[in-house]
Amino acid sequence: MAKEESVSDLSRRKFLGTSTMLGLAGIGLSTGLSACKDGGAQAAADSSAGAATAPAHGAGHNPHKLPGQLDDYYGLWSGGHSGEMRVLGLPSGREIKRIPVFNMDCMVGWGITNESKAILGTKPDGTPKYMVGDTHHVHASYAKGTYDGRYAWVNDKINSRLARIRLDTFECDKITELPNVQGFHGIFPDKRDPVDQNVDHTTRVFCGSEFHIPHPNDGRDLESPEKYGALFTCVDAETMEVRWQCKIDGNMDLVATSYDGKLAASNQYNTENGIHYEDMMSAERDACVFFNIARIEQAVKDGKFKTVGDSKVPVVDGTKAANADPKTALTAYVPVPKNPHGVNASPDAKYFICAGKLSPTATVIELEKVLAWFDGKLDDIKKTIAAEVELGLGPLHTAFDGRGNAYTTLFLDSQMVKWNVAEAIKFYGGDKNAKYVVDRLDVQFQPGHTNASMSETREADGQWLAVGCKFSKDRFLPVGPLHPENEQLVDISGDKMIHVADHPVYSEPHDFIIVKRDKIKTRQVYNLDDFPLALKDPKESRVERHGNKVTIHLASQAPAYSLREFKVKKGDEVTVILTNLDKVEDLTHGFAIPKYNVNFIVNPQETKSVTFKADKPGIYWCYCTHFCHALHLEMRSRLIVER
Ligand code: RUQ
Ligand code: CUA
Ligand code: CA
Repeated sequence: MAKEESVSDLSRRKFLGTSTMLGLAGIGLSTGLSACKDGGAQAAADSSAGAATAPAHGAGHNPHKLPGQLDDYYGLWSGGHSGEMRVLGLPSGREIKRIPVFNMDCMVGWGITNESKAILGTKPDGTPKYMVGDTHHVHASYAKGTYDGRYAWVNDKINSRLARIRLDTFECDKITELPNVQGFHGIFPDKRDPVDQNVDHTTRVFCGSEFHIPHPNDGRDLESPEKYGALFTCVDAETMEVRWQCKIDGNMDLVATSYDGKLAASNQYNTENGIHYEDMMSAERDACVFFNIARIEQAVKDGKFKTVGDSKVPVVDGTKAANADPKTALTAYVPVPKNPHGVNASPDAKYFICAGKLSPTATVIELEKVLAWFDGKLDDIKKTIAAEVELGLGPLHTAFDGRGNAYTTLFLDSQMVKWNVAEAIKFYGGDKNAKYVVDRLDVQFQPGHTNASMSETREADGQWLAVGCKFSKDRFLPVGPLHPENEQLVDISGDKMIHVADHPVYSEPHDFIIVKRDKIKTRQVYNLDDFPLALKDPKESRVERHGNKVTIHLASQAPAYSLREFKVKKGDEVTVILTNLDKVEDLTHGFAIPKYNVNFIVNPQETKSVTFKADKPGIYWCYCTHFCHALHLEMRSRLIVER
């Protein structure tokens, strides 16, 4: 698309009315096919001219890696309502790992082993408390304004849980369920301690919730939506305990944090507190709400909080009415156009960018001015807005290249727009010659999230941009009614964006971060000392009985288990504790028991356990499911259940 056309063309479509937006939203959200007719019309034409005009790799950096060549970045991807997280190598786009988080996974035994169940949480009968999850946003821990490779976090929107992934093992080690909220959507770790400014690394994770519910949600106030509320939640990054919550007016969506640790922000699309979408679209402006973290923590210390129902978590009052005086306010509400989506902090630490979604604009909010407002030095909160400029239809999320440019997804236009923040501020300030739109690129199709390499750190390096397209339509071989989504890779190292690759992805990733590979140091084997149940020596293998509880202490060493057979009686509650005594990196064994729903793996120097009721007499060949050795097929043991 010619870039000259863009700005004037936009003016014609300036601030579409609610009904038009509704139509567009309908087009956007109903079917993939019609979705592509709007923004994607030219794009579709482009793509059918197609493969031939597809960007030659010579035109951008080659994303391909030769066999055996490692990638330059880790891509940490959410998996949407698959409930998992994924790890891609970039720029190649090769999928390296899937990390089960809120889902069951019989490859590793997530949701099957006692250890994973303890993390997931169980019902009194020992089954997982929840079976479903919906991961949207992945963010990683910071030190000195950049990733420190300790942790990543991901949210579960369905059951309002926050999960932590250790980045030395790429495994989930803790899950916390947030009380008193529904529709937990945006997350962001703080980038340094908001209270003790000497602590220059992540200490807390902030969580926004989209849906209003009664407090407590125990059957009261069912038909009184005006009594529903939404809470912003702070979770301790180390203990993963919920520290406090803050009640606000309106709802929350995405979350971003400032580089000085002092502020967290969330875009609000439902300041109307509407129940139906028409109500949620009725106001001309919604808001971006800012949380003054140090003040909130002081209020908690001073005992200025309530609790909700059975929850012990302190809840402070961040509503407008309670925070009219800026000098004591816990929250600040910056008005932004209609139903914004996405808020992102620029790597120069100066601005928050809130995208318009139903307005074709992005709003640039200046961090220093927000702090000035909290200090009582700014008479009008609207003065925190450094720019509000038109970008195109359906702006959602923004990434940065570290050279002053922002890249925003335009969902309805099926486009990426590259724009210069400083020029946008000039333009908004009255300099109509300022050309802030630098480039436009059609994408296939309807992008939601985007992110650039190291974008949300002080080390944004402006190399690669990934675009999470919600529809792939005709880009891949058809596989029935459900199409994959299309993660597109764009070279942003030059002035123009160059689209270099498409990758089909299984539904449905939302957000992702792209982390330089040297930020992450993984371990090669586990440490038996970390497992209290570990069997240190195969000679200790044994069957222990206490009443009808039987414990099998078992080891694996390729190509055999340490017990050739183990006998139990019908009705016994059996726990198998399996330690993998192999020490070689990647020498993983599996353990499956037919008819008993048991299957899991143990990595080198790791211990895991399962518990089941031996309710079916007979012979059950426990076998190794993970290819480990030339005699892998022979790696078996007999479970004998006597009647
Ligand atoms: S959302 S398409 Cu779940 Cu991050 Cu914006
Ligand atoms: Cu052990 Cu396969
Ligand atoms: Ca609204």
